[in-house]
Amino acid sequence: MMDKERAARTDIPTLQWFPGHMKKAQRLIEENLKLVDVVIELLDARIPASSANPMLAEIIKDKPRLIALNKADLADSQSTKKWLAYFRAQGIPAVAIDSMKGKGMKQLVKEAEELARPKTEKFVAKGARARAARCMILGIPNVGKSSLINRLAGAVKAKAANQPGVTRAKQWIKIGSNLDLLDTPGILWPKFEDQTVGLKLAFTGAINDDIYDREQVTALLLAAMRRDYPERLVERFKFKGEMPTDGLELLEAVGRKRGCLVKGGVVDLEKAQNIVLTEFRAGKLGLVTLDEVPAAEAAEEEAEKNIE
Ligand SMILES: Nc1nc2c(ncn2[C@@H]2O[C@H](COP(=O)(O)OP(=O)(O)OP(=O)(O)O)[C@@H](O)[C@H]2O)c(=O)[nH]1
Ligand SMILES: [Mg+2]
Repeated sequence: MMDKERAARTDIPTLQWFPGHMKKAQRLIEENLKLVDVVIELLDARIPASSANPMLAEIIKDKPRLIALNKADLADSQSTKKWLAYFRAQGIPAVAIDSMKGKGMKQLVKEAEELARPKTEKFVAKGARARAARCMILGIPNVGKSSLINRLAGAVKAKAANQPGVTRAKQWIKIGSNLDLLDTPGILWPKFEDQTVGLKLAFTGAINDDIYDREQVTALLLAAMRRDYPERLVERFKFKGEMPTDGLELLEAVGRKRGCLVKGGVVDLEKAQNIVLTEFRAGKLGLVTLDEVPAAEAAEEEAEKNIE
């Protein structure tokens, strides 16, 4: 490919959800949904609300669902506990996992088997031979679906991509003796029409930050960190005395601290942006959760809705 062509391609945001894409993704999920007993909804533990697709319930209807908060290794563990309690209070089993290191896998498998039990037992009651519980993983791009499948499979078995146009039989991956996992996860579209949700998706790298102005995204991330986790910024960037409150000033200050200077002592903002985004996403600015659990009243309301 010509360099020019390549440049033109990378100018296009890699992730755009048009109605046509959404319909197609939804249809694929619905097709596979018929084959499984349980859905594992994979969320990013740093943004459990923003990484959720609000249409999920509508898509999966009464299919039993369990929530896995992935990348828990990058999230604030206190917040993760609160989120798990919040989901469980609504009757949704929830576990925290780290698909890179394989933490939480046993619990995840156990919960999935348990959730499928009414279905698998019904099967046996009808006189059929016992069969393994079947499940599939759903989640927005980059949340870790492939990593989780590979981790559960214990080897790199899930081929990295679902190749468009290549029809093949459904592949099941055996997870222990009682659980089968569909090797193709369902991709949910993120809901980034909402400005704050979109930003959090950009901060965490769920959506390509080129969709936004990177400078603005980084400045807003720093401002949010300054508000909620100021000590992390002090520690990481060695601020002494006053630390700016304005995001852009913070970005400049970080650039200076890290020696991202161009001629005349001007800060190379692009370099500074890369440092901040890369370090944040790698958890080097500390373990951070950007979505708060809804207030108690809201949680009760949600729980009631669930019972109705
Ligand atoms: N720190 C950390 N990183 C993770 C974890 N799970 C996945 N990742 C990283 O997140 C990125 C995305 O992971 P994938 O497994 O490719 O995500 P995906 O959901 O399959 O993404 P798409 O196929 O693009 O929809 C990769 O860089 C992984 O290394 C986790 O539990 N912790
Ligand atoms: Mg994948």
